[in-house]
Order: sequence, then C-alpha cells, then structure tokens
Amino acid sequence: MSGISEEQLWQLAVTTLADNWWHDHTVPSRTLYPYQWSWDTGFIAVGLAHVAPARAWHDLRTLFEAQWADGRVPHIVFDAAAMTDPKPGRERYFPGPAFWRSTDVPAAPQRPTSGLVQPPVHALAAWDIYRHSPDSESRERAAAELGWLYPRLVAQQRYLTTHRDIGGSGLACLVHPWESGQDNSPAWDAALAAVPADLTLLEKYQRRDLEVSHRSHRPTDADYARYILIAQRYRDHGYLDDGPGERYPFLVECPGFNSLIIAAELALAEIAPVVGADPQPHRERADRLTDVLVDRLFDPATGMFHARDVYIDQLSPVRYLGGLLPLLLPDLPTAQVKSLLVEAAAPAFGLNEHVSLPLPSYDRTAPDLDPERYWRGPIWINMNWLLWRGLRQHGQPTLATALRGAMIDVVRRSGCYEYFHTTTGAGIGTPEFSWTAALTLDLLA
Ligand code: 9YW
Repeated sequence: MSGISEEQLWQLAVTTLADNWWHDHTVPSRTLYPYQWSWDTGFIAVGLAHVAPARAWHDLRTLFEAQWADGRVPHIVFDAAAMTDPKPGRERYFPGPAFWRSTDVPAAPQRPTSGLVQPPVHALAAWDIYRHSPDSESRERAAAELGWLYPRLVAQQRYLTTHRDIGGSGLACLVHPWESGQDNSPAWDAALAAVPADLTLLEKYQRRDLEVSHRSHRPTDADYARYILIAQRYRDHGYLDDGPGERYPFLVECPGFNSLIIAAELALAEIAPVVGADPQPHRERADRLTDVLVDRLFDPATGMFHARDVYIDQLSPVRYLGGLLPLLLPDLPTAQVKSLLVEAAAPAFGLNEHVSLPLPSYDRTAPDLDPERYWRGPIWINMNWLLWRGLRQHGQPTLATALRGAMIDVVRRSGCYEYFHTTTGAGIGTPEFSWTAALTLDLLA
C-alpha cells in the first residue's frame, strides 16, 4: 500500500500540529497528553521551524518559563486553562499537578509542573530553527530568541551535569524511567526489578491513559505501580538531588540521554558566537563527556552502548535503540562508530540500504519483544530521526537516505501516529501525534 502523496503528507502534518495548539503551546496529543511535554517541545520546534517559526520559539519560551531555579526543565508543564476535565473533580492526566505538588517546592515556578526531566533536545532544536531561518528578518528574530534562551539552556545543562551526576562518574543519572522518554523500555527492567510493585498504589490513583488507549499497547499496572512509588519518593524528598539513597529507588545512566546532553553542548557551541558567548567551554565539556560515555557505557562484548544501573554498577544486557544514539556525536571514536554501524545492521535492528521500515525501539530478535507495547518493540519516529542525524554525521548518506525513506513511508501509509507496529508498520497509540508530524516535516523539507 503506498498511502497518501508527499504533498498530502505535508498538509496532514501541518494540520496535525495546528490542531494540537492548545491555549499557549503545542501539546503532544489532545487526548492522551493534553499538556506541554519537554522533549516533545524540542521535536515539535524542529518541525515548526519549517512552517511556523514564531510558534516554535513561542513553545520553547513557554517551556523554559517553567524552568526551576536549579536549572531543571520539568518534563511536564501543566496549563491551568486546560486543566479541568469534562468530568468534575478529575484531572485530565495522571499524574497531574495534585500528584507532583511542585508549587510546594521553593525552586519551582508558580505554574504547576512535574519534578522530573526529559532528554535535553532543546539546544539542538533552537539551533535548527535559527539555521532554517528563510530570510534576514527571521534570522534577526531568531538571534534575539537565542539571546533569551542561551542562559536558560546553559542552566539546564548545568543542572544535568552537576545535580544529576549522582553517581559521580560525570554522566547524568535518570532517577525515573519517565526521564528517558522511553518509559517501559526493557533497558530498565533489571534496575526496576529491585523496586517493589505495590499495586495498592493504583487504588488511590486512576490511570487516565487506559481510557484513551488499549491496555495491551501501554505499560502494565505493575510498571505504573513502580513509576508512582519512584516519583513519590523523589517528591517527598523535595525533588532534591543530594546523593544516592532511599529517595532514588531507581538510578540509571542512559546512553541516549547522555548523548543528547553532549549533543546539546555541541549545539550550544554553535549558538554561543551568535549571542556573544564563548563556545570553547561547551566543546571541552562535550569532549570530556564523550570520553566518559565510551568508558562507562560501551560494552566491547556486544559492540554497543547500554544502560548502567548505578547501584550495582552493572550494564544492562538489553539492546535498545537508545544504545545506538551515541552516533549523534561527531567525536565518537572511530572504533565505536564502526561497531555501532555493524550493530545497527545486525538482525537486532536490521538497518540496510533497502530497509522498508524504520528501526524498532528494542532488539527484534529478543524473545520478549512486544510489537505493540509502547517502548518494548514498536517503531518511534523521534528515535529514528535522531539516528538519521547520526548517520549523516558519520558520512553514511546511503543508509541515512534509506532510513529517511522508511520513516516517510510508514507515516504516509499509516498517518501521524504516536508509534508503529514493529513488523507491519500499522499505527498505534494516539493518531494525531505532534512529534511524528513535526519530524516528518523536517524529513520532507
Ligand atoms: C506517558 C508525551 C510523552 C513522551 C514520552 C512518552 C510518553 C508519557 O508520552 O510518556 O504517559 O507515558 O513515553 O516520551 O514525551 O508525548
């Protein structure tokens, strides 16, 4: 099936983003995720750069206006104007503001937010919007926006590379699977096994996701019980990052997240001269962190990068797409680049110049791959888009073109879905998903 034409696809993506504008920002999806999410905002801005740059900057501003005093950019920013549910007394999303209680925390802004973070894709996005400015007037506006954003992006990086260097290795730790953006990835299974799954926690709260999505496509109740417990402990400790302990039942170094921190430093090195700042410290930090990343998270036995459980100081054996994301880094040593290209082409991910579907989120040869369950196998456009950038970075135009074609094709056939079935490419989750639309625009542009 060939699906709609590229022109129709462009229009569909533009309409999807326009429909998902709500009050003063773009939401990931009006039904499932009716607020502003951090890394979604970055991906959305990359797409809006091609059709509505003013809106892209506006989205980034709304997000960074909710930045905490310690520099953290919250993973969800709630919106009072969109908060009331059609059914009185209920929040639109769980966990909502009543769970996070951010406004009790002195470092948090007035607008309610979550207390977690997500991968920092915003500097990349801001640099992309600036680069894509079509004329001198929009470039001037973009430079002014960068001037506003730059110190905030620097504060975000500082938070991640200091407060979140909880293990002391130099890499940032995730304190919750939600922070990876790949909630129920098998990469966290081993670390999560040590966290009790207290199902009674679910009696107190109500999962809203199951009202709009299939249970078999979403994380399980046991997953949610663990997510709640971990978030509660962190919240009850005032979201303070002051060394390992009780408040962090989960502490993991993720190669995807840390690669994006390094990529953000490199984007800041590009942005710095535009705003009259010194790019050198950004480059130095990127170099240093790249060495640590290779040292800590590359496993010569598997040829790829893996998540490290900080408590037991061990790498998870799981092969997931996040383990290929260090390809984003231009200064990744040649040995690792070669190895990642071999692994990307191996049966686990199956990248080749005739690839017909984008790569799955998880090793397709794994016996527990689930082609429909969220981050346990399905195809996600944002991860493939990042990999596509990495392939171009490392002089692989043929593979990059093939992957781009596969991404465009799956969206043409199925629509701007949240994610796609591992082997059929059928759309799953919410059908009008912002980052799928936005990144499709970037691929087509
Ligand atoms: C949830 C909004 C978010 C994404 C995450 C994705 C999902 C929220 O949706 O998390 O309810 O599970 O995993 O990456 O930012 O689109």
